[in-house]
Amino acid sequence: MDKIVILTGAGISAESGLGTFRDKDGLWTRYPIEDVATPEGFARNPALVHDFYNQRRAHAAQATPNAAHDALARLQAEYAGTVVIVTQNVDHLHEAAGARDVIHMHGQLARALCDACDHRWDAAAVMAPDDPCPACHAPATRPDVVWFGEFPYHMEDIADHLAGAGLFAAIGTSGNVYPAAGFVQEAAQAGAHTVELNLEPSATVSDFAETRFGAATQIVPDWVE
Ligand code: BJW
Repeated sequence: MDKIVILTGAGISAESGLGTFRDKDGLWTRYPIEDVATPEGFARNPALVHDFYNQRRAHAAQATPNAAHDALARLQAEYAGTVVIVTQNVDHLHEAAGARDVIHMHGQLARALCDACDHRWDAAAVMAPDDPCPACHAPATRPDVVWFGEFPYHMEDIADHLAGAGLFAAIGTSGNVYPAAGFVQEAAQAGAHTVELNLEPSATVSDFAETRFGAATQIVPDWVE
């Protein structure tokens, strides 16, 4: 059976109280991207970057999944083995709703990464740049997230899933960040039907065969049922 590949972005977690990046009042209106989401920004001021992610980790820990996360978990349970969820989000709300094997292409707030030896471990609630790596003991702790100019995770697996997709849906993403914004074209080339579910048209809306606009908690359960 063809796969159903679902790409999610910050918009799916907006109604769980987690901010998006590029909307009015989005995170990038308050924090310069180049300061908090690039390796160069981290090298310049690691304490500022940890502060940004410590705050977001604390906020995400209080958040609960919404009706859109729940609907996708139900879809995955119903079509066991065929529904692949690829998220750009660093929160854990798909898993909290019961989704399995979620592919976190931009990493996770709950994980830490050693800049010296690439060891990964469960992040403490509050992290500091000189926290020692549990493996090599270098004081080189960073959040295990993918910044601009870094290579997103699991790209080979994602390419395989897109190549086998019969249906591709992008939910709550603005289509501004590559390579994720190019997945719709990859899926369409593989013959998949493509659907955008978003509050408003994304930058790549013209690449989709079908569109549904509205709040994720309304349109995702409607689409799944
Ligand atoms: C609702 C809603 C509701 C609101 N209901 N909807 C061309 C090809 C390939 C790469 C590039 C390229 N051109 C440029 C690049 C490089 C760059 C890039 O894309 N730059 C662009 C700015 C042009 N990409 C990269 O650097 C990536 N790496 C890469 O390409 O590697 C290859 C390479 C490496 C080195 C050298 C050369 C090549 C890495 C990108 C990493 C992105 N990282 C971030 C931070 C992650 C950690 C963190 O969370 O802090 O990822 S940035 C941020 O943007 C985050 C998100 O995952 C990502 C996408 O944002 P998203 O999810 O779309 O959120 P928003 O806010 O933009 O949109 C929200 C949407 O929801 C809106 O549409 C709303 O309408 C909607 N919404 N409420 C439904 N209730």
